[in-house]
Amino acid sequence: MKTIQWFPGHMAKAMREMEGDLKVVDGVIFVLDARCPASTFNPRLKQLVGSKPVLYVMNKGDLADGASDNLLARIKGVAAAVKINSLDRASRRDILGAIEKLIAERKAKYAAKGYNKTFRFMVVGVPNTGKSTLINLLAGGRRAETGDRAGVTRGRQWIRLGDIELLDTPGAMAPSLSNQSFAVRLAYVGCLNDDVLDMDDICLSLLSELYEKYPQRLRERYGVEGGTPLEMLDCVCSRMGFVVRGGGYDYDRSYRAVIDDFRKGRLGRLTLDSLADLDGLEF
Ligand SMILES: Nc1nc2c(ncn2[C@@H]2O[C@H](COP(=O)(O)OP(=O)(O)OP(=O)(O)O)[C@@H](O)[C@H]2O)c(=O)[nH]1
Ligand SMILES: [Mg+2]
Repeated sequence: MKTIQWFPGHMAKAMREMEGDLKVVDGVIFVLDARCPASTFNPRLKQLVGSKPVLYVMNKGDLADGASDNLLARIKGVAAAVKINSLDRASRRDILGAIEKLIAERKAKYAAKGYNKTFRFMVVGVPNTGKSTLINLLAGGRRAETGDRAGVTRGRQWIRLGDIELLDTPGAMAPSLSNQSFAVRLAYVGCLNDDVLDMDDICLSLLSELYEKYPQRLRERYGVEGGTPLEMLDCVCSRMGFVVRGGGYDYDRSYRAVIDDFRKGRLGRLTLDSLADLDGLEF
């Protein structure tokens, strides 16, 4: 497969702006995808954050299975972390509780001096992890623009709720995707711009990764019983009725369908990263 790379100019600019904004925030909310928290962790962003307190939010928990709890437990061993579903109002309490815990000590200190401090948090993460959706969940309503593709938020935006202020930021990629196993997972879950990717390659790689980890899902939805990824795609076309006039299989349609099924959760809840993937990452 061609090496996956994506670091457009607007991202370099956004990261420079974030560096400046970091000086005025009290902490950082680092949004990860619960299905692949190692792949969606951006070491470059963490470096930028320096010593500010960080809360890791494993978002899209509704799309991840139980294996993601082991990843959460591992991250919790070294940092504050919580798993949520930003589309579910029930998660609001969990995230607010985690934020309160992060600032409790400092809040008490300020309160003792009779000072009612506003705590500012910058919400960061790679594109499409749900930063803006999380802010809307917290703020109650559609305050920040969201969308099911990478790169929706372009400018910075402050949103206030009570004594907390949140800064929405554009998704920020690492300049170099040195780990290509992580890079393909970023592509599967839609954190990279589909237009810069060979989606046929991405789909074949997804099929082979899913067959390795969740063969039953592919069997159930597409009748896949093994074989090469291309043979699996034949099953997809045959089962879903993707044929072109004249009789051949409509592969273009099948690539998009598989990726769409995966992203929309139609292949069930799943977790792509393993505990070993977290090794060596400094949360
Ligand atoms: N299933 C599910 N979908 C979610 C969740 N949070 C966000 N989404 C969806 O994920 C997509 C991306 O959400 P955004 O909030 O725009 O993501 P973002 O991180 O702000 O993206 P950029 O601004 O592009 O960096 C949208 O289609 C959301 O509806 C979640 O917890 N579960
Ligand atoms: Mg956004």
